[in-house]
Amino acid sequence: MVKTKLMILVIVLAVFGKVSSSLAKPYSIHEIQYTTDPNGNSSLDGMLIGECSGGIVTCIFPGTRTRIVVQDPNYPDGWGAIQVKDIDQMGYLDSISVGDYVRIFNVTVEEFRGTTFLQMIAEDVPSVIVVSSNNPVPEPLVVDVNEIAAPVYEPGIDGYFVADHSAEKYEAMLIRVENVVVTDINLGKESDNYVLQDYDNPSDTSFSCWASDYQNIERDDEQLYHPYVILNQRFCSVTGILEQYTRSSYDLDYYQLLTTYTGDLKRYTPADINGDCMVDFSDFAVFCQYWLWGTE
Ligand SMILES: [Ca+2]
Ligand SMILES: [Ca+2]
Ligand SMILES: [Ca+2]
Repeated sequence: MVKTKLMILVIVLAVFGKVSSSLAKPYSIHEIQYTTDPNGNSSLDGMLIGECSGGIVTCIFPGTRTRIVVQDPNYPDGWGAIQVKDIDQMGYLDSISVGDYVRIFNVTVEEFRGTTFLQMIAEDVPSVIVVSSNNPVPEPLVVDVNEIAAPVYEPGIDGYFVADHSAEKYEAMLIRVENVVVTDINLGKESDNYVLQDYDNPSDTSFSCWASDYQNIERDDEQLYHPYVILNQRFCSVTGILEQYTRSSYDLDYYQLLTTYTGDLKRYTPADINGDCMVDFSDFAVFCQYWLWGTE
């Protein structure tokens, strides 16, 4: 009798467990990324997520372990994007395209070298389901360079560390900085980081950030940088995905803006006469003024 009752209890618990997990509310990317931890780590680190409500694929990082970057358009101001990685190289992400709206199932939250990942571990039977395609990619969020500030060099230990992790809310999001100039190169773990300094604050290093072209599909594989990236090059804007890289064994902790194609690097052009980063009739008007009267 006791055995039968126990059996029934086990069945009831099993069924109830199933029902409650299938009814569980999906986690938003915001719920996974948002944290008050001063180190920026997700409070869900290590947790298996049954369903993430997902967002729009903004970028695909090819490589031995394909990664996609997913941004939830409901959270444009922060904590709105995350990287998803096919860590067991099962081809889960092979048919995913930029602009797909995706939902994500059975993935594990993992803090890996500073970046929050949704890891697709084969034994958990993970999946990414495309809800709709050809959605517009969210507009890049324009921030001041000091909001994603470059790390500070500590000569005592020959390392680079961010002063704080206030940039964490922008991790994996599409970010744009404007009116910057390349002031240093050959920095970071792979010596592929460069400094973008605010053009209007040339001597204040807190008004600078680090960028890298290692995920730029239009960079020559033999080169560390996109050909536009040279010392003293001034850009109207630089757009990319923000990624953190932390490795205590290398004495490094920094955020880097990852450009993904040539269009992310907008240079000033001579045709932009009034220097507002657009070539339009207002430039033509300036031109005509000089042409007619030869002076301002
Ligand atoms: Ca992080
Ligand atoms: Ca994070
Ligand atoms: Ca212009």
